[in-house]
Amino acid sequence: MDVVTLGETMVLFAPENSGPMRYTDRFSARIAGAESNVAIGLARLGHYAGWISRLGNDEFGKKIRAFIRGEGIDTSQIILDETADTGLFFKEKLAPGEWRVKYYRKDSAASRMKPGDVKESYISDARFLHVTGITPALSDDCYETVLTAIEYAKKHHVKVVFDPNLRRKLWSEDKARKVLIELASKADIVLPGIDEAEFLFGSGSPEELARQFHEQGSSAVIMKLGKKGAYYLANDSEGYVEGFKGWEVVDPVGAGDGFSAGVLSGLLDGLELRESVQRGNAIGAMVTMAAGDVEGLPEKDRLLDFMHNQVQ
Ligand code: CKP
Ligand code: MG
Repeated sequence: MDVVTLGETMVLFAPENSGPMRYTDRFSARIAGAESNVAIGLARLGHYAGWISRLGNDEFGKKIRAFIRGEGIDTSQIILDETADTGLFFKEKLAPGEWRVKYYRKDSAASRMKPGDVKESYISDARFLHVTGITPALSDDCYETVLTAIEYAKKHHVKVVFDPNLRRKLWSEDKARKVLIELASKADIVLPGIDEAEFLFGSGSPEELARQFHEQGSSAVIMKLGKKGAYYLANDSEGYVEGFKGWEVVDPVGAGDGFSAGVLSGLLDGLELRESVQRGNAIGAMVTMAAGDVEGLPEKDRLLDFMHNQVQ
């Protein structure tokens, strides 16, 4: 496996029209979850990805498993939980550029993940372990599960990639700050958004904030700056990588995961960090051009075409 990731994936209900959902009677049902979004992004580019999770043993759980399997992800580590439901969420478009997310995931099957769900040999065979700050927010057991996966990765020199993915609706700010800093300090590569970095360390320039992560222990920090692109800081290199320009944002959710998939895919292909970040910028942009969290993730030829033809 190139990348192993673990986390919660839900059925995403998206109203067909914009405005408050109470006036909507038609929804599309898609599949979304930060970690499986990354796995799907990688698989579309030809990499091997595995996803560890729990789903309810219900229709939605089976829908998610079938979808993820259909994308070519290894689903052998999914547990269908008899005692809890698959999580759901709704994504309302209130006005152009204004989105609101409502989760129905409390006590979901994924929130019952346990350290014993993670097999050491499954992690030790991977090149990267990808985790996000959503999973530890789901339950104490999920937090322990993430720690266990990281411990196995470190033991076997598998690189740990961490996206803070702050979700204020899932936990208190104090707890989020403490745990996200703890996990970032254990990771080899951290991929925060600038707003998440400011939440963790207070306001500052991308350089200053990246240095804070560096001092906490992460060897490479890649900070997402939205349409402006990204800033990266590693032991031997640093710099800004400009974002791609000239396209309409249809749906911004999932862009960060596309960015992670792009960076990881570049590193797996042996690119320099700077070129990998450029790939991250490109996929982040492409994800926002399509409705849904994974629909815009490109295959290799489309990605290369986009990068070749777009102005940076
Ligand atoms: O930070 P992103 O917009 O890339 O993340 C989006 C995902 O897992 C989305 O698919 C949703 O399911 C979630 O983040 C979440 O739990 O909020
Ligand atoms: Mg994100």
